[in-house]
Amino acid sequence: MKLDDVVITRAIVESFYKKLLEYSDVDVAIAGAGPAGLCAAYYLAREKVRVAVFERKLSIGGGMWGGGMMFNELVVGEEGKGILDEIEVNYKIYQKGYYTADAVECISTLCSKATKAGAKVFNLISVEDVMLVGEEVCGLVLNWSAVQMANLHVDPLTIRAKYLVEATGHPAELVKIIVKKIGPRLLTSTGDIVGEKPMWADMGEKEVVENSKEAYPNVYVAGMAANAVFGAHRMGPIFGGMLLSGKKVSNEVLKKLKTQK
Ligand code: 48F
Repeated sequence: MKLDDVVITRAIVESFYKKLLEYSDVDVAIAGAGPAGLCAAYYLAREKVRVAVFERKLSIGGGMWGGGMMFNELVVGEEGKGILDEIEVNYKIYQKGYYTADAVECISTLCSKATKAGAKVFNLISVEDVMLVGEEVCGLVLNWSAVQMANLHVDPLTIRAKYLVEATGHPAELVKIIVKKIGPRLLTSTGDIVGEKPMWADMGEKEVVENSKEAYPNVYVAGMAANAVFGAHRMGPIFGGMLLSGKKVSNEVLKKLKTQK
């Protein structure tokens, strides 16, 4: 069959805009498609929750591709191994309590699971603000990352969500915006972002799961953003905590969604 270039163009444009419109009003919007954001997206989408993930970069996966210092293997502990089993990622035992997995297999499988379960990932889009009605955060303000990079004066667009998940990693960009624009009214010990503490894998892995919770009404934090916001240690190239954090946040949000029905 003869191919028509313009039909190809129409197919892309129409299907993309249909997708964006369908996901302009969702149950959960996630900022950042690193391991924590994607894991949260998978466990939410699996329960038929409408979830959209917005990722600044062309590639999704955040810091997982590079393992530790570009050695693309990652380590998970005993609890994290349970998630690798659930998402069907291969791993090897290194010694008791330490398992290694291929970083590329892990993040590509997580992405595949999340998208096949129904989560929609929009890459090349940056979260630049939150949408507010009264004091209630109820959506994300988005722009093309290319617009930000070129420093163009172009106004953004918005999407509505019942709940937001901040999964932007170490910088906790979404919560930073909330503090800057609404004030230090977070559900943390100080009301402000407490700040990330130095590397301590044993503590950081436990803390990141504890800290994966609501940080401002309707806004949940996952992954390294959770430890930055609530003030806990980083853990470097051990990734079980990121996966467990995404799953924990998905459970918290699912509970909230159920109480709304
Ligand atoms: O950084 P990232 O992988 O965060 P994470 O899921 O995992 C942290 C680990 O990678 C590692 C670690 C593990 O022990 O310490 O650092 O918590 O993924 C965050 C994603 O969010 C995107 C960013 O490009 C990355 O892919 N991101 C950051 N800010 C924005 C954003 C933004 N404003 N809008 C959209 N995406």
